[in-house]
Amino acid sequence: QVREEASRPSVTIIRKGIDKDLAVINVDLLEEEAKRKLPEGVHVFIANGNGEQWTLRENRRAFGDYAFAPHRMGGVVRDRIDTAVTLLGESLPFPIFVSPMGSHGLVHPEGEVATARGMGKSGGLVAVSSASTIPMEDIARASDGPKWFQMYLDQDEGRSREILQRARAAGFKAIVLTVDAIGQGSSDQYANMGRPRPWLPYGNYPEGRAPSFKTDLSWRELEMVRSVTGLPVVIKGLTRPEDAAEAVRAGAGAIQVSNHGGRALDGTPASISVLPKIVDAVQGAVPVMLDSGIRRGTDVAKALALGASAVAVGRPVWWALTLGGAGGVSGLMDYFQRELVETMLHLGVDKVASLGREHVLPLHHRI
Ligand code: FMN
Repeated sequence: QVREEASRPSVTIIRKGIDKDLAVINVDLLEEEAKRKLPEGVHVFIANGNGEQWTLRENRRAFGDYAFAPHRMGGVVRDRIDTAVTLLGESLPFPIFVSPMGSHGLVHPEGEVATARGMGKSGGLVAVSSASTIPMEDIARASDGPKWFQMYLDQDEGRSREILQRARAAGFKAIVLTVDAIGQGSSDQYANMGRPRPWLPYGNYPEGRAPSFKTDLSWRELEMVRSVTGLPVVIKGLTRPEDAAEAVRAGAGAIQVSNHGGRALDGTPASISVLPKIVDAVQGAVPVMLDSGIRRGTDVAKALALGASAVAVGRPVWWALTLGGAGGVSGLMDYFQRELVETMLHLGVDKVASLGREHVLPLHHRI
């Protein structure tokens, strides 16, 4: 027992400084440590995927379809590597943001306020879920940093409009319209992914009741969201190039390629597998972002090299939040940014815009 304890790489997280940023070594170790702290049902709810969890596994495996082509002797100076990007008018210190996720109160008493504070500290972008534990206005006040609001449309359009107007008034700078969470996806969803009890109330809705999800979505809804808020609309949850082209024609401000981290329809391809074709279909008309399976700075670099303007991170944020609240989230961002810088150094580029397809080699690419 003692020996096991000693051999486990348990000093994965070292608290440093008075602001208690977590020093993150990698996300697997972070999850291992968070898992020990969380009730089993909460860990299962966050970590698992839908159906046979093929998409969940594929989201990691598919990064291995691409190898790097490091460019040597380019004379890049580490200290001059700049990871900054501009995304829908926001200046960001790094092209990595927090993907919208509901119910952060499950793992930290401050819920989304901690997440927003952590991101405020690192200067990065946070997308706040409409299914948050804390009301959006309180989250918005928690940081001056860039914030987007994610929307699940209600069957009752009047209720959706109210939420959207509140998001605009609270100062969110874009609406992320999630279009892939329209049903269970598999009959064993709750067996696989569970649902911690007691479930937390939804902070944005009267009596904390969940919205009644609208499933018959069409491009008309994009126009509704745009006209109600006057904000750019990011369509989240596309994996098909034709849908991406259609989104551009329908007035989307950006596209977030996503399979909901394997939590929606199992069998949907990995985001990284479909990214190149989506980038080609969009032809630079709007930024293309990607989420699902990002665990390392090298994953970030591969997505950027294949044409993503930025990437969003899901589950790693939960583990960071569990272990360190706001300082966990800022420590996680520090980890991703540090690894991205190291990867750029090896690839011989000193700015994000210089990353291109020449930096990755497709290996056994199947799609
Ligand atoms: N996506 C949304 O658009 N809205 C949500 O409220 C939402 N809630 C989520 C809750 C959990 C526990 C998890 C794990 C994901 C959720 N997502 C939601 C999906 C994430 O935004 C993102 O697409 C996915 O987690 C990315 O994959 P990754 O976890 O492999 O990084």
